[in-house]
Amino acid sequence: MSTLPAPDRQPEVRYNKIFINNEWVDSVSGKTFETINPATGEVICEVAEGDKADIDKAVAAAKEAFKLGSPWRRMDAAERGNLLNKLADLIERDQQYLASLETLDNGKPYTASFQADVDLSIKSYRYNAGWANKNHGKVIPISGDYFCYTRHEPVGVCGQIIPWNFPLLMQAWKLGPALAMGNVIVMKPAEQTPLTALHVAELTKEAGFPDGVINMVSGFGPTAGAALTVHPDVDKVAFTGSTEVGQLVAQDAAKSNLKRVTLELGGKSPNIILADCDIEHAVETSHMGLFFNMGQCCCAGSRTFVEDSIYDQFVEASVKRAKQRVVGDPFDLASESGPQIDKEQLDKIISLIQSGQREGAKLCTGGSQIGDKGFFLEPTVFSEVQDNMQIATEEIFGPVQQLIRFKKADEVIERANNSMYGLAAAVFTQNIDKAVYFSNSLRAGTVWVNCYNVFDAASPFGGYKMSGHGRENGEYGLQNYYEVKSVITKIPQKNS
Ligand code: TXE
Repeated sequence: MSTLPAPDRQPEVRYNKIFINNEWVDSVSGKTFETINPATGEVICEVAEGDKADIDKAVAAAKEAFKLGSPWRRMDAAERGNLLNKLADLIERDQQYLASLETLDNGKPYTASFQADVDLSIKSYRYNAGWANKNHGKVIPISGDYFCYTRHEPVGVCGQIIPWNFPLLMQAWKLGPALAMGNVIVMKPAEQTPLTALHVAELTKEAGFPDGVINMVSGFGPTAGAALTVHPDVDKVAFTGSTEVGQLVAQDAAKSNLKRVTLELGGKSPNIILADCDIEHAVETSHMGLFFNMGQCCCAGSRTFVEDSIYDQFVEASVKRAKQRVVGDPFDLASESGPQIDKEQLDKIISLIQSGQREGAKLCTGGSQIGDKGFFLEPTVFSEVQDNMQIATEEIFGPVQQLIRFKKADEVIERANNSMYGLAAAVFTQNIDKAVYFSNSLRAGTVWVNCYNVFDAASPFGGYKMSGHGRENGEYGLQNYYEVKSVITKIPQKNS
């Protein structure tokens, strides 16, 4: 990772239009929308607002780029990898600018934008670049005088809809594997955070991706997003966002053309603290596992189950740590947290905090908005939380930690699994037998043992149950982006 350069507090916005066929265009309707700086509540700039007509244009461009004989279809797989590596180089060249722009548009601390979001995005593109010419079919010894092999072919036009909590990284997780496998793309960034996605679109052009391979249409979910999910010429949709919208996406896909669907949705991840753990480490890691990114992580450890004998000690230390958390100007290198993404999320979180108080959980610290400028919220900790409380069942997506007491190991596994979600989980213990038993028993796509929020481009991520379909990252993540074709050829004589 590069050393941290000083941020640019007022990064110039260079791209705010729609990107189709490697060109910047206005929306067909001519409409625009505002993108807001969550740290101040002020408008950063206007962005072209795409709608069905723009999605239609983008899909048509992508379809053209995917035609047999097109530059993209004729390109060597190794060259696709080279282009992805070139894109990673360009992101690295612009990393200080991109991290600054991400902080301006999203509100996350610049240190995180630079050291986590941009850094992991670069690594993700490089990882997938390597796969471009390494994911291949097999020759299969079928019976009879036949020659049988499989080809891994691109799925085709991929609609990709991404959220606002990790704009650059979610873009990387979607573009990287899709491009490595030879697909063409129409992406819709989140309306709250379009700016970095648009800059990366320009970088894909600079890297040399052919016209129409990558198209970027900003706009709102029910208009631009839904136009993608119902489009008959879209072969696959990849969505990251709320479980409610994920269900709509799956319905739209089924009703239109049965397009392939992958979903990365919400969570209510259990984080289990056993009495034999290293408590200091568990307190700090659980704090980070919840408060990182202002709690706006689908995998946030938002149900922290703590064994009875260390419960009071754990609560005391967690409250102390939350009180110390530095919340403030996201461009200040000392800030650990910035604002929530927007007023709507802030209000939703505050109303969930109020429900916790109403239902009898103990508010140990926090609970209120900080100041009246921007969308800052105090780090909040609840103790004496019961499993059936709204704060213990619903995704809060904010800086609100729930500390829940448990007595027995088997009981806590059942309680941890008693959720409609299954995205991530964690266990803290120094006992290897318990670590293995818990990690095998928890119904979640990722289990962290004595750690939290460890991400790597090579390690798959995704959900059980209503947390989603499919996995992103790693070799498994590629499976979403290719079709398997069996080719069987009659031959005169087969020999072993
Ligand atoms: O999500 P939406 P929102 C959760 C979190 C949060 C809640 C609401 O609990 O509080 O969702 O956030 C696009 N057809 N997560 O409202 O609406 C939308 O434009 C097609 C978890 O921001 O799901 C955006 O690009 N697309 C999460 C994307 O979907 C539609 C990350 C996500 O927005 C659409 C974000 C439609 N009908 C929120 N409606 C995670 N899993 O990390 C909206 N969109």
